[in-house]
Amino acid sequence: MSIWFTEELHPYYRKSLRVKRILADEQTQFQHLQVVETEFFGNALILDGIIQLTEQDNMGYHEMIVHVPMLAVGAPRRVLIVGGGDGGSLRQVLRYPSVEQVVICELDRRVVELSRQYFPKFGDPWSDPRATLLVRDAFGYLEENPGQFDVIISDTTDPIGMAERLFSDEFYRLMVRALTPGGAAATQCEQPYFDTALIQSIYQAARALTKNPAYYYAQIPTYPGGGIGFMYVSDTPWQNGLNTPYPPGENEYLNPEVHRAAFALPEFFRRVLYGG
Ligand code: SPD
Repeated sequence: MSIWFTEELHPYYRKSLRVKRILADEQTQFQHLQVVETEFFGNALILDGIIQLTEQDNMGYHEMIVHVPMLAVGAPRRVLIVGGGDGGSLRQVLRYPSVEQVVICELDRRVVELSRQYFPKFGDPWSDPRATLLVRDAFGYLEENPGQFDVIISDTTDPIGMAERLFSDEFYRLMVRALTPGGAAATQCEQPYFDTALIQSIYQAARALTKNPAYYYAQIPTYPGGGIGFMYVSDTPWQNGLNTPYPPGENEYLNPEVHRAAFALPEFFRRVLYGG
């Protein structure tokens, strides 16, 4: 008998992965956390019924959310990750020799603990002395730390329940305020087909706060619609990153052609965001 995990995004849209076995299933203080071993995608982390990552296709998400702002800034020293308790973004950030400190603001300690256990392929980035885990809400932390970070990565769940605030104008205001001059942020920014109005309002907020915001996209087959987008938020143009050498270690997703192409938007969506 085969078991399928089905994520229902809307009453009219679902997607399913075939599951070999359930590795963890618990209600944490904040959410329903599951780790399952799937037939093709390896281990998958699921929060409140929504796939966060799989071993097989997480590289597109983590390389794109991390390297696009890091490369644009050039030699970032201080980095903040909002959410990101699975360690996938942290692993990419730590590839940069210029990085002196990475602060990770993750609300749910169990995400960190279970990810360390079930995603050994991330290589335990938590043991790097440059990483500081703060188990707390990012809002207050951003408020207390203006002008502190060269790069901020907002690696969050979807804008539902407790994560909804992380997609608000107020969050973007605090995030930009926490950047150093010329610093850059990238945020998990959902799916052009399903979340058009939300992304439009986030782009407008980013536009009011910075000179060169832009939306870009990566293919992730286990996310709804087969992919996800990111909002690049900075006064520094993202194109600056095209001339920066990659950090040591191997990319699996990002190359110069993908970097450029990620910012090309389908016409219906380009019009919604940029007009004309
Ligand atoms: N719709 C799924 C969006 C998941 C975004 N969070 C991914 C976390 C990976 N570090």
